[in-house]
Amino acid sequence: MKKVITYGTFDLLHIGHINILKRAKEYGDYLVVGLSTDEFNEKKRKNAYYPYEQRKTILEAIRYVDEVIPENSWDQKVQDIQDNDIDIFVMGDDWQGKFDFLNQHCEVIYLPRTVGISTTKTKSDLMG
Ligand code: C2G
Repeated sequence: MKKVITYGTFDLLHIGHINILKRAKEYGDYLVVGLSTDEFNEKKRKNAYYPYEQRKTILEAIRYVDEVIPENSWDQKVQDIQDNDIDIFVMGDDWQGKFDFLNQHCEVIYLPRTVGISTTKTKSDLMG
């Protein structure tokens, strides 16, 4: 079984999130998502609208997602890859190059982001 992992906040779920999850899953048979906890979002200076438990439940309802684990820090990826027998790490290309060090542990793939949509844009559009 080929296992894939990706990470993110996945707040106010939108088509960009679905696209990356769908494409990540296409690289294997099992997709693990490292979901940023509310505490880690503070470190990322991201203020998620929905709390972790709701974002987790939402992700678990997506057909491409097989498992959701908490992302508590920047430094857990190697351990996650080892603990979960991950073969492929996938991220949007806004992170291009940032996780190349994981190449020693698994394949690293950056996929093009879905243009024109982001949670930040959604929030500002709604604010008028
Ligand atoms: N994404 C995308 N297209 C968009 C918006 C987001 O492909 N229009 C992708 C991002 O590239 C990322 C994933 O969706 O791979 C999740 O995006 P965020 O929830 O914004 O995650 P981020 O804050 O980038 O957290 O340790 C890694 C971090 O947790 C990543």
